[in-house]
Amino acid sequence: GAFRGSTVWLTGLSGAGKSTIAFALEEYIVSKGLPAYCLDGDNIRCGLNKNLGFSNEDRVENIRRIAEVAKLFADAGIMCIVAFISPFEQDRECARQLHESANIPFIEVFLNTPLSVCEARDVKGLYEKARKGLIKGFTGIDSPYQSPVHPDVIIDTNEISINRSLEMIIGKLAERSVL
Ligand code: GGZ
Repeated sequence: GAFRGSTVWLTGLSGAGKSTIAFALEEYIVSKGLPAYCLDGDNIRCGLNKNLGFSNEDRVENIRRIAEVAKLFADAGIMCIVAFISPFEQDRECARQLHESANIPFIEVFLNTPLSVCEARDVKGLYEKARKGLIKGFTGIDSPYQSPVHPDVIIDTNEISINRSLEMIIGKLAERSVL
């Protein structure tokens, strides 16, 4: 079908697979000759949001700015793929409202990978540090993660392959007429 700018908002714990899915989706869209761009910690927390940490207040501001930037990308006709923990339901709902009030499609994808699996992966060793108290306020350990109330797609990356996850997201994008 026709392509239009949109925001695909991935949410889930550290190690849930957000970046992996985000970059796989970006690669798929770009391979079709269509514009897509990922926002993640590397390009946002190191730049625009480098004055923000991981207090609740800073996470709220982190997500607020990301939502505004994503909306601009989507409004410019790009598929903006957002990969942050975004632990608070209210902030994700604000991001959705911001988009929907401007008539820009917003697709929330919940990577429902269990904490036990994320912790077993512990790619960067951060969960171990959090368990030892070396990192305070780590999401899932001593800082909350609020599961989405009405996500558009739910994926448990422990049970579902990356390719199948992509198919699920792409299917939803087609259903929403953005792809
Ligand atoms: C959670 C933290 C923390 C704390 C550093 N809590 O696996 P990662 O390393 O690459 O993903 C995590 C990333 C989370 O940043 P976000 O901007 O996505 O978080 S939020 O949406 O809540 O603002 C992790 C690392 O930063 N990290 N300290 N205390 N994750």
